Amino acid sequence: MESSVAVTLIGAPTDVGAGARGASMGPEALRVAGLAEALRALGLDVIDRGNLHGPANPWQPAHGGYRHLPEVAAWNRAVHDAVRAELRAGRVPILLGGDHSLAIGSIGAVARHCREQGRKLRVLWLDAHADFNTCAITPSGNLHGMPVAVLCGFGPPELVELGGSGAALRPTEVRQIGIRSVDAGEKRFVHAQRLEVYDMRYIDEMGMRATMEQALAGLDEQTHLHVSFDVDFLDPEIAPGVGTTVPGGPTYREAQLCMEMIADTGRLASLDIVELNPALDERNRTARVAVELVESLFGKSTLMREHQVRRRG
Ligand code: 6HN
Ligand code: MN
Ligand code: MN
Ligand code: MN
Repeated sequence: MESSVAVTLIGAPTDVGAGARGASMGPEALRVAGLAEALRALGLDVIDRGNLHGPANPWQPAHGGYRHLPEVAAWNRAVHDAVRAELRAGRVPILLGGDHSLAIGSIGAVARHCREQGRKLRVLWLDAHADFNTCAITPSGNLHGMPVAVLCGFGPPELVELGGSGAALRPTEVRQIGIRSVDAGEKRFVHAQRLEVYDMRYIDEMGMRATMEQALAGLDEQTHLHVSFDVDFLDPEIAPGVGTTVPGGPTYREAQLCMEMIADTGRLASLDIVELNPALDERNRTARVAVELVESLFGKSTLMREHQVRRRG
């Protein structure tokens, strides 16, 4: 008997890192869309720990290039500690955001855990945006546009050193998929740091299957796979409920294939679901799409594998 996969839902209801209000309602919208029930139906052991607590959104302009830095740091400390506790208990943490700045705490905890366990780490960043800004190049000061840079060591010490000394991630541990909106200075920095980016042009030309084969290449038994799923990764036609829509994203079928191919690796060990904004959604349909995709990410498929016609070698 294989023991069932154990997952823990952790809500972080805040939008302190975002440029629009409303992502703070994301955790509840995912619950209302049936996330826990859907994962239980797949045979997973699911615990919902409810929501973390943190400061309110003060809605202030940027200071020193950052909006709400103390509040973002406080929320991320809470996320870091909660994610770390679940990893130590041998469970798969699922962070329900909240805006994407929360990936600093979540991936910070994951990276620290991997170092301690001597495991390799691969982060798949599913997003319309590269989230690789710094205070010097950000057009907005919004910290949800900076988490990848912070995790790679470029940012304020209270965020960079959140999970211990030094940078949490090396750029070579990250694969970005679905990217189609990168700011001018951010673009130069992505190149300078040699981030591996599978942008929409690449997906258009190569297709989602070849893209995912590349992004998942080199995983082994020792690899912890973390997926950071920014819901604005999806085309706004299927996912209007996000603060920063960018046209030309993956279709429903492309996104499903992306998730299914990740599930097939059997290496998924932690997940963020972020940037869902119920205030901008239509009758919670974006939340329902997100739940359907997460079901695939945890192995839901139309037929049993042995009943699928195998067309590929
Ligand atoms: N997200 N690049 C823009 C900025 O303000 O830095 C948008 C960032 C969006 C971030 O969606 O997680
Ligand atoms: Mn993002
Ligand atoms: Mn985004
Ligand atoms: Mn950006």
